[in-house]
Amino acid sequence: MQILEDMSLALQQGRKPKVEELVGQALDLGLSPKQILEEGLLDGMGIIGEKFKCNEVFVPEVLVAARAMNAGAALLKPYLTEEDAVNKGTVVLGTVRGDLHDIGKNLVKMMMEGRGLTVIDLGVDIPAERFIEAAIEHDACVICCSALLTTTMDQMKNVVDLANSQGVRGKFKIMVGGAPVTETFCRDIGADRYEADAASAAEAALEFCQS
Ligand code: B1M
Repeated sequence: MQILEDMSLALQQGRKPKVEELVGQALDLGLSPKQILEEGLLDGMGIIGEKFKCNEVFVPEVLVAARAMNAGAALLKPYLTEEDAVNKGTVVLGTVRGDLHDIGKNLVKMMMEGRGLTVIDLGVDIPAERFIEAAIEHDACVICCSALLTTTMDQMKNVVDLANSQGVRGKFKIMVGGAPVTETFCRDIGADRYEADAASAAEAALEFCQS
């Protein structure tokens, strides 16, 4: 669809106001938030990712695209949130230590809030200690760790190990995700659940909080 193609292109060009304008127009046209997210915003981010990999674009271009992505996604947030949602449980979420990628994490947050969960978003570059402290402080049922780098995904094991060594492993579930993370990795480090995308992560967290 032309408007979604234009949105993808504007995102790749890092044109934040244009992306915001097109998201607004797409909503006015009655397109679903899911379609706008997947076929407009995530499509553009995917193309930028491929170009980044091939050295066709560099960090500054990716950063402005990321800013446009986050701005567009923020406009979709109210439409992805259940009306009058009651708190169905608390999740502590963050990107692990050494890792600054937050677009996927922000989508996970949005989807979780959309399912009525309260999300304590710790941000990026979060050490294992902080995840555990926050989970205890907020009486969370789930800790959710995101990592985008093969060099940082091992930090997730530190979260699991620390919970074990502090004797608090039974107090909450630990979920992991992000592009390099797999089901096998999740099992190997002793985490409770791997999910590949934000919507499935929200579904799984809700299940944990309600069980
Ligand atoms: Co970075 N980067 N980056 N980067 N970056 C990748 C990840 C990379 C694959 C690009 C590449 O070379 N092909 C590569 C990693 C290679 C590797 O480790 N094997 C890479 C690299 C190398 C780097 C730097 C080292 C580059 C450098 O400086 N030389 C550097 C590292 C900085 C650091 O973190 N310390 C770096 C920097 C950056 C920017 C700052 C420029 C920017 C981040 C901006 C930001 O996030 N605010 C950036 C970006 C944008 C990317 C790419 C292009 C896009 C990532 C993204 O946002 N995708 C990425 C290439 C790519 O992925 N194709 C790349 C969209 C997002 C929606 O997907 O985050 O996967 P994702 O989230 C998904 C799922 O994974 C899942 O839900 C989301 C969708 O539903 N999910 C979860 C995510 N977290 C979850 C948690 C869960 C469950 C599901 O918990 C249960």
